Amino acid sequence: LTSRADLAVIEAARAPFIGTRFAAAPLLAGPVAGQAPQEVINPASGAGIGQVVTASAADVDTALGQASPWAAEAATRAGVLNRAADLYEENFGQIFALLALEAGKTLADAVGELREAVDFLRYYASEALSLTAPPRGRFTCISPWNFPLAIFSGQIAAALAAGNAVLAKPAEQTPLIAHLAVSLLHQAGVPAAALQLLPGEGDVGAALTSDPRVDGVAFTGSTETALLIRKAMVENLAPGAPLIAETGGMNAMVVDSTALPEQAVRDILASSFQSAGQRCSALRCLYVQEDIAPAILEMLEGAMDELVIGDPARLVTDVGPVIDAEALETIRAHIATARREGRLIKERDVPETGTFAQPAVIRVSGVGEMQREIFGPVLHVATFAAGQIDQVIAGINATGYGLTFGLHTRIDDRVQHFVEQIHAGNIYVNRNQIGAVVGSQPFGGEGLSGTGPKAGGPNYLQRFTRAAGGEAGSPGTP
Ligand code: TXE
Repeated sequence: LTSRADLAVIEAARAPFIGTRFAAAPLLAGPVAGQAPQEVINPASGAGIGQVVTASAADVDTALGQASPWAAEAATRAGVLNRAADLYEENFGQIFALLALEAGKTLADAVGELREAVDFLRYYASEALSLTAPPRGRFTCISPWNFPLAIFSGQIAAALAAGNAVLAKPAEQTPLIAHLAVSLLHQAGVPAAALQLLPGEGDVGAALTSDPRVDGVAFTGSTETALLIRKAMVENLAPGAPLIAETGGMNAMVVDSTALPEQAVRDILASSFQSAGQRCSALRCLYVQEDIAPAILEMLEGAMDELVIGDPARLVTDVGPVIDAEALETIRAHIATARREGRLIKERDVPETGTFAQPAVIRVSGVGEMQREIFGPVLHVATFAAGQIDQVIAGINATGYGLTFGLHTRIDDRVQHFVEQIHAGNIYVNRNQIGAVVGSQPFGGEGLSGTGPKAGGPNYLQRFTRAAGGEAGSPGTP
């Protein structure tokens, strides 16, 4: 937000969509069978905000039968994707409303998400102009709820830019925003047979990744699901069908005693608690040098007391809800275990209605002690002594994940050392460790965090074509 006028414009544009009922259903190039409608829930209030008709097995079959690659020339496809980007921007009021109501996004997060979605559309449109290889054919795109517009649109835009027919399966928690996005893409001129929407749960995703008519899969979500998809693809799809997967992380940050404490604490707060910690890039485990640990923790706990937790539609809110009751249960159980074991350093109170997880800090010996990615506003803290830097690096690399890594230091050689040694797709020095910039700072992980290439970067579109090298590593090692 840059001025009070902007805010007034945003509020006026969102207002007509607050309190209205939304609807989503499969968007197919043939007749829709569908299943009984289900209520879509606002995680901040627990109230229903609309209904979704999910795709049936017959719908998956229809979609695969009707799917037809986008025969238009690259320049035409690029023009349509740019037009879709314009439509996304024009419909910002409805998009911001839905991101708050369906996904619990604060306005700041929603603004960033729309920006990223638009950047993906425009970037892949321009990259498509230099593609020479033909499309793969039918591409299944499966997306998560944590970036229901940006990740969803990015996958689709990449597959469409390369000329594929897309079968889009959004996360079960966020069908409404997906329905709006696909409607805008159709309105911009993407043919119905080149882009079909199949809302539903994991079974719809499973059907769309185990049918031999599918030629490739783009997936973002949990590492466990990525492994299931890889297995289904190996067993059922033609050899060489690519899996482009972006999965979870066990992201660490190191703060040494030369760091600027105020800056480090500000960046720790943003990295751990923004989006209620529901970013794959979010900071999970902080390593702080022992001589400054008490000062950093005291400042961090004080700052946590000031976080505004609540309705994401309010401008002052820092931390909104987590996505659903199941996510909340997992996070609460994790905090309860830490409390029982005497490792809970700090926890905040949260509103009782809605699925709000308490921002918390838990003491650990290192990231290896965490059994799994906790996808919420929970920071784990370990300390290290001056001579233990290489032990810290070994511990972080031993998780097998490699998504983001943050470093706060004023020692040049140390930056160099970490950059050379840490296995992570994205490394952030003296800043927060969330966020990426389509085109100039592409995002993606190593090892258990994803297959590469990085989304929003060079060579990404190649994997959606039959270019030589487009099959490298397929179906990938998420
Ligand atoms: O993910 P799933 P969930 C992590 C995070 C989170 C955990 C579980 O740790 O707590 O995953 O979240 C579809 N075949 N991340 O349950 O199940 C599913 O319908 C094909 C990190 O939401 O992986 C949805 O559309 N598809 C992450 C998508 O996969 C299947 C973001 C993701 O859901 C399927 C989200 C199957 N067998 C979760 N089963 C990140 N990297 O940002 C489910 N799906």
